[in-house]
Amino acid sequence: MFKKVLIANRGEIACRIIWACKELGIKTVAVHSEADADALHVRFADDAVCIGPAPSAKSYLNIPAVISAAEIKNVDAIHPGYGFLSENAHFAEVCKACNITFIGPPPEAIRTMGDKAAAKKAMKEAGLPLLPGSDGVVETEEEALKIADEIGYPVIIKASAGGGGRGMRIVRSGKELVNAFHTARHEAGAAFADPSVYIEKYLENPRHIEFQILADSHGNVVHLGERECSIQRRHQKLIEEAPSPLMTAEARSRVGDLVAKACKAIGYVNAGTVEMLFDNDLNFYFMEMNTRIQVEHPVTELVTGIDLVQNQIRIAAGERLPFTQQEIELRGHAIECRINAEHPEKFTPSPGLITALNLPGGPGVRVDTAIYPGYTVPPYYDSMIAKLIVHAESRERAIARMRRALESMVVEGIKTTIPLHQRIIDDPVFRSGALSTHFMERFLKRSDNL
Ligand code: MV4
Repeated sequence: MFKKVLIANRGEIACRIIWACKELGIKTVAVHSEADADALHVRFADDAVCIGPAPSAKSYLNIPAVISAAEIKNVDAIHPGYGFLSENAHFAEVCKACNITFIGPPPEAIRTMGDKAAAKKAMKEAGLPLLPGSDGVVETEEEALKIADEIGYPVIIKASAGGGGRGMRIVRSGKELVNAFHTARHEAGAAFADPSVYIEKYLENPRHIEFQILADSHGNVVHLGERECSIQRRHQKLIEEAPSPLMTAEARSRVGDLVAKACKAIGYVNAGTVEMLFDNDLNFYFMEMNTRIQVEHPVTELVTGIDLVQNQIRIAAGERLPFTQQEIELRGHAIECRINAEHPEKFTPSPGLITALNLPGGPGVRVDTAIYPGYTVPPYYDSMIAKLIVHAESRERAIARMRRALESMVVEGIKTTIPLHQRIIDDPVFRSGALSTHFMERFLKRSDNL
């Protein structure tokens, strides 16, 4: 096992990784920007290195600075968390070249999955179903028209280098297509330095459901069930839950086994998430694979009792998975609310000094956060300040638990999205479990009318 790990991240996920390291008896090294000298992950780590000024491009994304810190502190491995360098294949390669273990998948897997058109090809060959669409990248408007005509409108044009909803365009008719195709290519070129786009049939009312997998370096792959992530706004998830209210035990086992088999076929190693769209008849289609630990991983941890971050570290150290698929059992229901430092109606950032804080606790309540009373939320980074996660025997009881946990969560001095979550938790459509990716726009319209 590793003796010392560097955490190339900040905020709650850096603290989460430190918790896992401590339980495994591993020393930790934090890195931080000049703006994060007072951050909690710096205090909790055994050692810390300042790697640059506040902007992430000069600190948390600065590969030479992160690698230098790792070399100076003589660490065995780097955990990248999510965001920042976590899905940077080049960074994973640099780690390898420096004899530092990257706690994540092999660079080739990151690279393939980072190219969304290539990811679809790989997963199709590995046995996952796709929506009708182009076979890879579409180069010309003639080709685009031909494919759209074949699969029928509406279609969606997506940037190969995009992902997570960035660089998408819905096209409802042939007369919009040529324009949309060129605009999409132009925007992709500007945003991602790669104009490649592909085309798919557009699903009107899908659910975003993702399967968690763990794969060791000895060829063992398991799935840990699914998360329902349909409650999002502008492609930022707000609430996630496990299991999905849509899923049956039969469908979970069938789809989960297919996903695990596909990940084994592509030689995937470490934790990964296979994102799918589902319709209400349980038809499903592969969308993207995320090659990192995800923000919403705690809901899977609570229903499986499996520590995903510890398993990432053990896998990276060459250990075998400590359980088989048969030994993984789901228990109860978990829900996560992402609490942001934002105005709860305008969604504008609200950084600043936290003057008072009460975090909820009690049975079945988990809070992943790096804030504390007297902490100043800096304006430079993501606005998520806490994840409130609950676990109970049923979805209904988990909702009741979330309701009371939100009630006793107090963050003074800044605005937060706690009141928004309270309204969603009390919403009859949310309670019914009839979710889709259009939930939030419809919810906001409904509550506007009140
Ligand atoms: C789609 C889709 C419908 N049809 N693809 C968004 C995140 C990215 N991983 C995939 N996404 C979608 N892909 C097809 N073929 C719907 C979404 C989608 C979405 C689209 C428009 C507005 C909000 C959305 C929220 C979640 C998913």
